[in-house]
Amino acid sequence: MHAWPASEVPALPGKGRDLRIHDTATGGRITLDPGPVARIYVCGITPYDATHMGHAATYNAFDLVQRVWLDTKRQVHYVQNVTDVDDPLLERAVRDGEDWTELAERETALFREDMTALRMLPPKHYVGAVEAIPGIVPLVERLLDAGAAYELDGDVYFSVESDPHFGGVSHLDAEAMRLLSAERGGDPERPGKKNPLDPMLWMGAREGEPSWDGARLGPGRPGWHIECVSIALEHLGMGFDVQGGGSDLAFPHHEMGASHAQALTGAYPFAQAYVHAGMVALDGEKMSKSKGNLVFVSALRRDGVDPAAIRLALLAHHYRSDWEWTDQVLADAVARLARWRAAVSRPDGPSADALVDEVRAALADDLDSPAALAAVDRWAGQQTSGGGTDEGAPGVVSRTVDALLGVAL
Ligand code: 5CA
Ligand code: ZN
Repeated sequence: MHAWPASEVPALPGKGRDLRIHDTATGGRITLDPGPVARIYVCGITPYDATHMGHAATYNAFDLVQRVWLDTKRQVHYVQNVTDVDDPLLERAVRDGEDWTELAERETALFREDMTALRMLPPKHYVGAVEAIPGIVPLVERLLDAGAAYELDGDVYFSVESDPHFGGVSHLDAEAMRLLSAERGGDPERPGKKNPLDPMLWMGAREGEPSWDGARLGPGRPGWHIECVSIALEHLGMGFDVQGGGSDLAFPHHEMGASHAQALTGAYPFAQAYVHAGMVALDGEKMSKSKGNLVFVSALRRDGVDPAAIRLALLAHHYRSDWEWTDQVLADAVARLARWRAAVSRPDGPSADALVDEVRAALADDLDSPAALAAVDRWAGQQTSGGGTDEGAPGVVSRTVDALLGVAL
């Protein structure tokens, strides 16, 4: 499917720094060493409701990863999926008496608009689960042939024991895995499975639900993890640089995805780094479509909030922290945007030479966007107190904020 238009990324003087980032699998920071073309896969939305601030915060984190890489003069090969067929989407369509494809198309279109307004760089390949099915079926067949999958009453399961590295992404104990599996789309209680954690690769057709030709597998639809693995392997290949998503995807989604790919290819690792963004909450609870405690990007835009202010609100929090969306968070961002815009609206100002490097250093250090904002705040403060006559400095600041933070002043 098509993605959304890219906003231009201005080139900055000099060259950016290499990204050090927290990797869930090793539990520490690693310096990524991508080739001239950095490869990143970020898990996309399940389009049954509009983009909320939690989604926006997660995509903001991975947009920063791309911007840091672009600043090191690399190209970025970015892939994102859309889980346009899955239980929660089908359930919502039934609840609302709506055709599930129409629901998915409408919410995906709205997501594109939100991402465009927020100046998130688009993926090069934006792929829906439905369009990925012809690539998924042969992968499931290969896993069956390799003895890494088995059939159970018309469904096909992946055997977690087939990957010696299973557990190496999230490092959870068995009980924690079992609980999270039950909470996040798994079925650990189903009788007949070899291991309660084994996830579904192919779900045999269910009465009243959509299904596709699965060749040897029979009619059905794909499991969740194999969807992302198929898309990532097709467009990026094994060993790509970053697998990204919110922290709720570390287990089971990214753990299972890594094992599927490792069992399929015999190679290791699936991704060089597994990067997870913290959860955004509202009224003390994780914002989630299933709970309905949501603040939508599109609703704020409709209320006339400048998307640049929304973006500054996201950037004010470190991507790995869990944080709470409040009216004050937005009010602070609106005020900061006004201060910055006033500061760059003059033709001259304090030197911006140090600022470019401060923002670069902050982002290269595990995407420390609050430190990057603080550096721009300091420059804007000097500007307000009349400290400088460097011609063109405001332009350099604007371009830095645009290129590295995705905020148009
Ligand atoms: N389609 C799958 C991934 S393949 C999925 O998780 N879709 S989603 O719509 O539920 O979430 C999309 C992305 O937003 C995921 O990376 C998820 O981790 C992230 N996300 C969801 N809720 C929040 C939240 N409250 N805070 C931060 N990130 C969130
Ligand atoms: Zn995914």
